Amino acid sequence: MRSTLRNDLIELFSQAGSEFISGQKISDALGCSRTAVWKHIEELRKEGYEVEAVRRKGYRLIKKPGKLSESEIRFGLKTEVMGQHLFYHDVLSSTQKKAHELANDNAPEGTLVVADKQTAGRGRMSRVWHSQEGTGIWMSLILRPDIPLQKTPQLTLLAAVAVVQGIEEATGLQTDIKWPNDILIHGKKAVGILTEMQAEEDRVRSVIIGTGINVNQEADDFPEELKETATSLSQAAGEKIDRASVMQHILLSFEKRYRDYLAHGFTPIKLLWESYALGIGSELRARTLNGTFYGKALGIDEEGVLLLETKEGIKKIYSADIEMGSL
Ligand code: BTX
Repeated sequence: MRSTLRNDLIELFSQAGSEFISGQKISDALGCSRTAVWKHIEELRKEGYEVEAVRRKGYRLIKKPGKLSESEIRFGLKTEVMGQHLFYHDVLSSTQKKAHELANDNAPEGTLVVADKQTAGRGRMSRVWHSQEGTGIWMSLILRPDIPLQKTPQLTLLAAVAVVQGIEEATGLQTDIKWPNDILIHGKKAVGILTEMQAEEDRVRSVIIGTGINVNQEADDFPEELKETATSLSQAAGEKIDRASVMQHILLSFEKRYRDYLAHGFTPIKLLWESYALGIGSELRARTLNGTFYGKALGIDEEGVLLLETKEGIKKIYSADIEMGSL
């Protein structure tokens, strides 16, 4: 983690909005000399922050950098827990891998690992997640819920709700959820969520929620095999999107939903999830490790399991790839 003084400085600017803050006030708040304040501001400028300095008025923040950085993620993050322990890396093989290591080292709930680029981003069942540099949000969040093992899939659904809400709050874009972990825009995949856990006997030690969001990719940025199926938020919005802002809104939404969940159980999340889900009430094909099943999706049960009405009766689908439309 980087200098906490610099993070406090960013927090001060964040609270001041467009107002100036005097050098004296900053040095009092941070408990350092005015020369040290000036040095920290120079550091922020190197990271791409535009800070205006006016005699007798002090400093004010004009613009945050477009590039992702730890400071940029912290600036304006309104959560109490989620993302407050932040590990930012320009490059990682996979944020999931790093998060597992941190979880083993007792990282607290809310610890977030973010990378600007992943060289071995992963999806479910050892699939590859394409994680190009400078374009997406590749992040893993560590949770330590006191819930039985079989309830952890509910957290994937909770995360999907938080992502849909966070994206809408940050950008105004409406997205759909495809059970259990895809978020689509006009039928194309913009987000994938991978939930993994560490367990001891029947106790959850940690749950790690990995979220990959295509934010600023152009159509040509995707490899050939994804061109027909993948999209990004900026393609849908028709403009570049601030990745840090999307991340902050998602983390805040996640924190609220997660608190609801721990206090009131899965029902409030289930209702929200169903309101964003595609394909409920329609025919679909579920490819599972135990075979492929066709039927009408009735919804999800209290455990977050998909209920499929097949010719042989109602089938519970725990994990599958879902195909909809012309079957
Ligand atoms: P999934 O198994 O549901 O989806 C993986 C499939 O999605 C791939 O086989 C490919 O067809 C397609 N795909 C790969 N990359 C992309 C992309 N960028 N956009 C759209 N479609 C794609 C979904 O798994 C879970 C993905 C989680 C990714 C996050 S990123 C942060 C964290 N770290 C990490 O290594 N994984 C997670």
